[in-house]
Amino acid sequence: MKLKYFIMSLVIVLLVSLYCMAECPLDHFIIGVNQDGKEGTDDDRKLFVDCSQKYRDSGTIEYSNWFYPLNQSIFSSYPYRLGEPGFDAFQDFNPNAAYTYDPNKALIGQPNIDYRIIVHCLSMSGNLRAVHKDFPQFTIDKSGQEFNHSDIHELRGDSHIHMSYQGADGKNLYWITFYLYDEFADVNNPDDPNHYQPSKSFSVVFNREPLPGDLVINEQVDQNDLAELSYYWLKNKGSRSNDYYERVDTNRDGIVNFIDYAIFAKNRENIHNME
Ligand SMILES: [Ca+2]
Ligand SMILES: [Ca+2]
Ligand SMILES: [Ca+2]
Repeated sequence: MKLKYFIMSLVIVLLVSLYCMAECPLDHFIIGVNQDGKEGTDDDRKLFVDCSQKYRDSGTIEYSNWFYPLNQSIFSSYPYRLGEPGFDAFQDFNPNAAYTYDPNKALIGQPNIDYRIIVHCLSMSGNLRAVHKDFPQFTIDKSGQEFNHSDIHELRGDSHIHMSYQGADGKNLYWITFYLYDEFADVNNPDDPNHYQPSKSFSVVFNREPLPGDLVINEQVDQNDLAELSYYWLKNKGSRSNDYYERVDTNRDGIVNFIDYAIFAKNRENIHNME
């Protein structure tokens, strides 16, 4: 009898462990702070998103494309759709959730009480919208709109949210660019030690890749893109986790240097010649 209970207990523990280890199959941006994972560097209080899962489900095999193809749906408005990437956050309490467990990058304290992370839409293409279909529902369809990730996190006791991206067709380039900020941070005191600094912007693109060199995505290669290239100049840790410095490392060799500048300059010239 004892053996029977022992085996049953073992099975239950095993099933619970497997459940805890199960990761969401959909892609997510993972919200965090202290991107380099080390204390005492410039990014210790700076927000970021980990992009390791960005474009994972972009084709028949993982990471087939550097964009998400939108799929045709049964809906007549915005008939092309995709239910990822969502948002999640690094955490320091569940080592089994491997994608999100990183105590060095987790935000400290209670969401909406100690910090309030706002996801702000900096720019987006027309004919696209980003919809949170679960409660509390909201739609982002214009630049300048935003949502309070910490509010949903607090409400559900879970930082894991899904988004639906909906476009008018499956051919044209669609994009949405976000950045994160902590609404509790004092804008007049960027070094406020108790709150977080805004993230750099990050984008997700659909249907096709933007032109190399179109870094601040707007289908133009211009001064704003040059400023973006300058910001990351000579940085040498480009990887999937930062989407190769948001595509500034154009040839994805890990380094932002003259090769990337040459590609940028060529496309800038081509666009000027077409004008
Ligand atoms: Ca750091
Ligand atoms: Ca641009
Ligand atoms: Ca490069």
